[in-house]
Amino acid sequence: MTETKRDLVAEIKRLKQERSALILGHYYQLPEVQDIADFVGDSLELSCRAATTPAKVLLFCGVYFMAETAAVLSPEKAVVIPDLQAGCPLAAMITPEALKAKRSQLREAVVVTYVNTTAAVKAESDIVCTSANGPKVVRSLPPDSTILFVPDRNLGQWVASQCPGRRLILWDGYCPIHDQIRPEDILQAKKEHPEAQVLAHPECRPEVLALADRVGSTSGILRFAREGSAREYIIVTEEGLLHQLRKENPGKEFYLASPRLICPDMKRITLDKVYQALRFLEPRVEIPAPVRERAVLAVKRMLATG
Ligand code: CIZ
Repeated sequence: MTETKRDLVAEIKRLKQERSALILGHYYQLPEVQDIADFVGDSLELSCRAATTPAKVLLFCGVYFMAETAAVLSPEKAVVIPDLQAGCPLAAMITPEALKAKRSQLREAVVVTYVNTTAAVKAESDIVCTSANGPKVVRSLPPDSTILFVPDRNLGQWVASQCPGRRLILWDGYCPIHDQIRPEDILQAKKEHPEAQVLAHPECRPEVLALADRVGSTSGILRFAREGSAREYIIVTEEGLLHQLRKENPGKEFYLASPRLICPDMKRITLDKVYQALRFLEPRVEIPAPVRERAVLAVKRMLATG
């Protein structure tokens, strides 16, 4: 680390104390951002942990919908995001208006909404799910329900494959970073690392997941690597996760399945922006109370499934 960076990190730590702030870092963040975070995790883990701390300020290093989830669960805290432009193309593939219109066509459908959505979309949903608990959330619903699963069609297809007999109607959204990966990328990576196990995120296409040894969320992939007996792993999710994988498993090797697995929105958050955000406590993430009150119900219904 350069001297300038060391000074910046020291300043961030000082300001954090002064502001009584907690820094939350998503697994897809730059390594130096993950390293200054108080908690590193997936979006829901971070928001749930933050809600139970005495901190007055949550500095969310991730994309906008994640900071919104923190604001939904911690209305009494100030939520700050270092770059307002850190969006999520998947979250932008559904609006509350479009969801309402689809729902009115389907009448009886139960809306299951992936956590990668805006608070306004969550407010129009019956229940939220994550990539870790999607199958469990679907199984918690009455067996004869028609389920409208939004917005990730790949995750929806994978959840449906884990829940035989359930009827899921899928929204046509996708994460451009995961969805661009093709079976050829995995076959090439396997050729280069024949001993490695393939661990893939369910936002990947079904034909890619079919080539994986295990399919899981970010925290699932971390668990598979921690508990697995293999020494080498090909990782099919955003490259930021490799930082935690390597930290937790110094004796194991991790290879990114493709150099294209980089989310430019996640990488918008830099140490400089973290420092500025702490200094000015801006930009803030604020959710209108009527939206928050309905969004929190959908999140709490998910938490009630365990
Ligand atoms: O919700 C999250 O944190 C994301 C984007 C993925 C995951 O698998 O945890």
